[in-house]
Amino acid sequence: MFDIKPHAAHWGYFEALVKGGRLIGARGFEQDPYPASLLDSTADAVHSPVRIDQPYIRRGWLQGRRRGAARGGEPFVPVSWDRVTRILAEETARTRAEHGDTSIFAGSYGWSSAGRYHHAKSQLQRFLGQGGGFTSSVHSYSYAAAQTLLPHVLGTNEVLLGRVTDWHAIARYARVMVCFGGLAAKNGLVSSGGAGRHDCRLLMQRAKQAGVRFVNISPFQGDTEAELAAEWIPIRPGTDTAMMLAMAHVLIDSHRYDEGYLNRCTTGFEKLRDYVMGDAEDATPKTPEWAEPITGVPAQRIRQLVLEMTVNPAMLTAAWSLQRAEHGEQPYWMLVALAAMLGTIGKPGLGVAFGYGSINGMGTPRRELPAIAGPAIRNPVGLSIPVARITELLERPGEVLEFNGQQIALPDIRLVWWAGGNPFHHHQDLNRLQRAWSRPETIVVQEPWWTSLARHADIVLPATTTLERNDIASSSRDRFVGAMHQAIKPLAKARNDVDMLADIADALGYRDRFTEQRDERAWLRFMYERWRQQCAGLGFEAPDFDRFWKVGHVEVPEPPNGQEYTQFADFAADPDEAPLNTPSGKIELFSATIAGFRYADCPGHPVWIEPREWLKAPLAKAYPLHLLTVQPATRLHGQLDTGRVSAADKIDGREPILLNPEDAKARALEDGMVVRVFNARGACLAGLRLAPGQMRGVAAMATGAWFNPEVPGQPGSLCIHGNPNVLTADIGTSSLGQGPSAQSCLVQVERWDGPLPPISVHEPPAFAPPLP
Ligand SMILES: Nc1nc2c(c(=O)[nH]1)N[C@H]1C(S)=C(S)[C@@H](COP(=O)(O)OP(=O)(O)OC[C@H]3O[C@@H](n4cnc5c(=O)[nH]c(N)nc54)[C@H](O)[C@@H]3O)O[C@H]1N2
Ligand SMILES: Nc1nc2c(c(=O)[nH]1)N[C@H]1C(S)=C(S)[C@@H](COP(=O)(O)OP(=O)(O)OC[C@H]3O[C@@H](n4cnc5c(=O)[nH]c(N)nc54)[C@H](O)[C@@H]3O)O[C@H]1N2
Ligand SMILES: [Mo]
Repeated sequence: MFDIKPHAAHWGYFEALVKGGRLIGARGFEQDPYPASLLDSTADAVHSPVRIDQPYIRRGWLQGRRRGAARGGEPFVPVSWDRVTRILAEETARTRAEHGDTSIFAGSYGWSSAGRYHHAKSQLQRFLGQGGGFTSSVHSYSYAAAQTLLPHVLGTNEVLLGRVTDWHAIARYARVMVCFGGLAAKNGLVSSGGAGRHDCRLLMQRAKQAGVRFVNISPFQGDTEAELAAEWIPIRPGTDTAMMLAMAHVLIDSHRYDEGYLNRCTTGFEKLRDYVMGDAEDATPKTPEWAEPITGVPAQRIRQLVLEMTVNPAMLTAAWSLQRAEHGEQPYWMLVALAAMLGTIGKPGLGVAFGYGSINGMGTPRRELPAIAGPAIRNPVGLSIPVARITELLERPGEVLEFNGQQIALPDIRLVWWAGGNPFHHHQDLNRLQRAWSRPETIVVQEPWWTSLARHADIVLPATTTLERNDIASSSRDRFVGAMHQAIKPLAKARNDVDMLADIADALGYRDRFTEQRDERAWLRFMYERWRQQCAGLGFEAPDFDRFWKVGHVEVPEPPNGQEYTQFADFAADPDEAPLNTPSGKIELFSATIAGFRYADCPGHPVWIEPREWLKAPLAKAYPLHLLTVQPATRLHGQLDTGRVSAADKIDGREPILLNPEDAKARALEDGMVVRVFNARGACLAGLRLAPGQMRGVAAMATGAWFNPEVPGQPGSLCIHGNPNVLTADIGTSSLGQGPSAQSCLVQVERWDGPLPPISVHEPPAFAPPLP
């Protein structure tokens, strides 16, 4: 009938069903209680009509139109692998010789695929690192602001990335879990590096059954599943810090905070207290009555909730989305401060941690073991930008960027090379990016699909998908390791990223250094056996490689019953014996280091600073809706957008926009209509979906519908498909974190009576015959 091969993706482990050389389906892993619906799109994506069949070069690039070219609108000329390999070797060598190694940008941010050996970005960076180096990027779009802030405050990022206090501990000890931004179950569909079991939903249900009450503080009621029966407190987007400050005010005013804990475990409380109580420069007490008109949350509700938290043991959490906003550092710092005032950080099952509802595996009980690592990357150049400042990098060569106390001199980028990520998906203000994108001389992209990024490249290299090669899936957040067996032959002329790079390295004289003289199978065996040895040292005996490969996975057993994990427990038990990795060894509610940077947009303790775009901003007169651009339930970012699950959710082929029925009525809009969403930065079409659970004044669109400008190559053109990043603001969260601020975005919505142009981005782009 059909062949069955074990395989894995970020959206889960599965069995690939193969017939006649084609992938015909994907069946969820037998141990997975909630296999992701996204599996249904896997085969559509692999055999999609927008697979790139062979190498291509933009015609204008071949004709010498390079710096200043309007990319995205010109046809592509087919070229052979031999020719493109030679051109890339020459182009890399020439760029290095004429402009230096820093003129090559290969931060190449993105999720790539789950396999750790064929991880496209890692292989690209290894290749360019060995060739002399490149300008890179640091941190993640997911949580860049927090990644910069939290080491100053808690001395670690573990509270953000995991291993965090686990659900067993929460179920046993917490009685209320207060969730800013909810615990959106859709986000648990994925985990970077693959999810063996999707168990986040199950673990939340168990906590509920054990008696934990959930509170969802969010503009969207649907941010917790109905089965959790959470209380919903609607809040204006971007204002959580104000609510938290008011909660702190109540604690101080009623003397209900844990003074002993603050003395023992924190530093700088007095400064924060003065600010909260109105004794600081701004002379404004941050009372619940002060917070009510900002947040839209009744003062009485704020008061009751925080007083409940002094009686019922509380776990506090916030979604990662809160810090992908202007001043996104502030709600995170203030939530840590609140937990410290309650004296709970490090107490069994209590305290604070981030992202329990942001990805599968946060809080899943597991043993402390490493994930399988791919080949090591070395970059001799050592220059990195904060990841979300890509447009500025291209716009402002020679200028200086403030970042976490450093001044980064921006290099002059001549060559951009991307593999396994998609800035035309992930970056904000795509029209601005598109203008800046004209500045490099050459843009190289390795991709399996004609994504919007591939369409805006000069040199396009067709990559295989994971189904066309062997690999190993592994995630630091998962108990499983997965064998990814090759299921089908490479389609058309697609090649593995590592093989195309090895050939270019060969032309440049360093193939053996790049491959380390191992082939695919030798690498997988090497990576696996190295991991097996590390595990043995930590008391876990994994099977040998051959056995693992045959069985298809390894499961690391759960910790024995009763062994729940609480983060910061050692510290809370004895802060002198087990100090934090901060300058004071304690939780820094005031940071002298941050204060020393003298950033007006991120002073030495948590504060409320109005963002430029929120519902009470002057700009809201013109653009009265706050647009949240959330993670898609039907895709992984831009991946799988061509699949049936994503297609079934669209309205007339356009990405849905969720609006409160009253907001729709006020604009004479009806469910299912196509609308135009716009602001001064751009505009897109979307399909209207009425959502009573969406707070008034707040709209939501998922990211990931492929950017489809009506006129390709023309910045500012209407996106006819519904990519919300034509609307979002490209500003750093602050001079400290310089993270992305996608959630700070005001828009207006109106009906669209114009024609409905067909979606062209799901078809291949225009081609031109080879040049004479
Ligand atoms: N407005 C707004 N924007 C956002 C966000 C938001 O909340 N709002 N969220 C941000 C966040 S948190 C993130 S993480 C980013 C995600 O941004 P990205 O990670 O850049 O998005 P993906 O679509 O997953 O891009 C991965 C690309 O790798 C390609 N790929 C997959 N496998 C392979 C392979 O084997 N080889 C090669 N060469 N390529 C491969 C895929 O086809 C895909 O195009 O988006 C960010 N953007
Ligand atoms: N299915 C699926 N799951 C995914 C992904 C995917 O592409 N598809 N992407 C993964 C990635 S890369 C990441 S980083 C995580 C991101 O995980 P999150 O950042 O947690 O995800 P979001 O969906 O952006 O936001 C969660 C909720 O926060 C609420 N929210 C937004 N702004 C505010 C605010 O100002 N205040 C409050 N209180 N609430 C707010 C929104 O209503 C939204 O539904 O998701 C991961 N999970
Ligand atoms: Mo992310």
